[in-house]
Amino acid sequence: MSRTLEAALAATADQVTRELDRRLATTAGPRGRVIEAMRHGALNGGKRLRPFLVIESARLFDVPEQRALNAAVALEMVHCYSLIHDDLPAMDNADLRRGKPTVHKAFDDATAILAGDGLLTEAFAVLAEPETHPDPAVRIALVAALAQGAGPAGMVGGQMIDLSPERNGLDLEGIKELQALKTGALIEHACVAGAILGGASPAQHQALAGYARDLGLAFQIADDLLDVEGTTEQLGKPAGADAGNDKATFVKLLGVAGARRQAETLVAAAQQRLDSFKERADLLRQTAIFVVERRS
Ligand code: GRG
Repeated sequence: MSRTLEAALAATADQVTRELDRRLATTAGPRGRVIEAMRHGALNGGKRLRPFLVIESARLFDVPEQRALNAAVALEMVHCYSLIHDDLPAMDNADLRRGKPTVHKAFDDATAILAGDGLLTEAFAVLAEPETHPDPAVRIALVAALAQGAGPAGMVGGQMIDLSPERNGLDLEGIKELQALKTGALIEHACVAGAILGGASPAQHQALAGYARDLGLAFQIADDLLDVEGTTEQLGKPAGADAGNDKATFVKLLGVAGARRQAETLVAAAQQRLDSFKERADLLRQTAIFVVERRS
């Protein structure tokens, strides 16, 4: 990873973590338990890739920092909720996330469900704040876009396909659709949020959404490769889980070399989508490489 990208990712991660910490202030009494569980799910590490994409997309249009940060934090809250619920016994039944016990292991199932619900709900409250954008029409556009990306037409829909009996028999097109919804929709929202905040032209909006779609797919292929090539210690969650479940994945359908080639083709396509932004989009171009070269 280039030193510039590494420093920029670290700075964003730090900024987002501080903002989440500020917003999820601990409370005394029984209600405090759900806040503690939300903090456990939102403050224990994570690459903060989605917030980074919001902030860098917004930077292309010189969006004021606090507006981009609000949209970034809202998206990270939704991402963290999805991980908490995905780890539950009724879904992935995972014990480890980001190298720590999952929220239901550290607390209990009911508290983990509420912590996810709390983060999801709070995300929309953040977008509704006037500090996110002075124009209510822009705030509504952000709310609608996040609902689209996170809901049944996006991530929730992808998760439903992932849990369906048909899941293991999916062909390559089926896997692409599943992943475009389950992982891709929130990544696309990250770049679209920057475009909305920045008042992008339709062509700029399309370019950023297209970049994010290619990036999201490359990200998922890298995830499948990490599942077979990474270690549990690197990943902060059990490695080899997909192979163990006999799941249809990009690696199973394309082989390791084929999956890697596909990811590289997608990286090049993603980078090309940013041509009109010239050197202002250099960090986003580097992010596409980072996404496939990451080890966690
Ligand atoms: C419960 C509605 C609902 C949806 C869950 C995103 C998701 C859908 C499940 C996560 C399962 C998973 C491990 C998917 C692989 C790709 C992915 C989203 C990995 C986690 O995202 P990273 O790598 O995580 O950005 P960090 O910890 O860095 O934030």
